[in-house]
Amino acid sequence: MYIIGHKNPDTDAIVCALIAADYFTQLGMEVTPIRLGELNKETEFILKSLEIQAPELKTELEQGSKICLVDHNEASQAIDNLEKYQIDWVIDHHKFNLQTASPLNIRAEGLASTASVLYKMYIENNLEITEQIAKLMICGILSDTLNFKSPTTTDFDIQIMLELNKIANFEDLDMFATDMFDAKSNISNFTAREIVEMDYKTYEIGDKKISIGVVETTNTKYSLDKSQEILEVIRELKEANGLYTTIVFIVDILKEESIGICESDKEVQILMNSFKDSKQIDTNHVNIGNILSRKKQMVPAIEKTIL
Ligand SMILES: [Mn+2]
Repeated sequence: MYIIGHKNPDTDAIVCALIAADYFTQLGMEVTPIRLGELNKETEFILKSLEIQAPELKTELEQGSKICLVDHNEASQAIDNLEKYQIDWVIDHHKFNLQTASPLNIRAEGLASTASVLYKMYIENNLEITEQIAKLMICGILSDTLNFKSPTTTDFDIQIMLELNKIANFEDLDMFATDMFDAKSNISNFTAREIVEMDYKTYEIGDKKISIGVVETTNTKYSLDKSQEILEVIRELKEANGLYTTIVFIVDILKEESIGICESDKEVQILMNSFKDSKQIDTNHVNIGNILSRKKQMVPAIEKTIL
């Protein structure tokens, strides 16, 4: 069985492919973790610091291969031609939009990271959590919660972080989180397309397809300076993929607020109607206030507005 995180993988998608591989191996299964795209700068920093190899990049598998989806379940975010494969497992913490041809195993919880869900699965099965696995789990949690600033954070995520650090022994977790976010923010030499696609997801909402990119950063300048080029990329993506709308949010981790880059007045209106604290900055930018989570805040509000 192949274990696969979503396209445009973030830290949780990568570390959970590695963690789930260890989990299933301990249960006696033969598994291979893979990834569908390049590592982002944060994940690169983490794997380098922990001296852990990334899952192999593989975007096509043999027809009929058994797969386990981690940190996603929607076909639009999964490996291309998903119908060619046999989905045996889904381990996730997102809203569900999945149709399958045959029965499967699903484990999903409303926790802040898929790493937190996997932690529970280890405990329930009495499996060993090594120092390396504990470190990977912590990184998944820190990344998805923005060091517990995101409203997706639950008491359980905080509690397991403390448990895990008894094994991982990070000396200063806040410092490590800061280093992670600084690494992720170091995108001065990225093209506009690389910025947009760094953390970009597509959703099917009724009969409409929309895409939402987020750029979580401690330095908004690198992306906001490229706004005009980002708008060009958004136009191309919308046209090429028949999208109803595409919005890219620059999430300021330090100020704890987000700015939406809007291609036209339609997007400005969607944001103004979706988020009560929205303030239009100029023709193409809306500050939506203290909104940090795509899954818990952005997608549900936008969905409600456009349905
Ligand atoms: Mn996640």
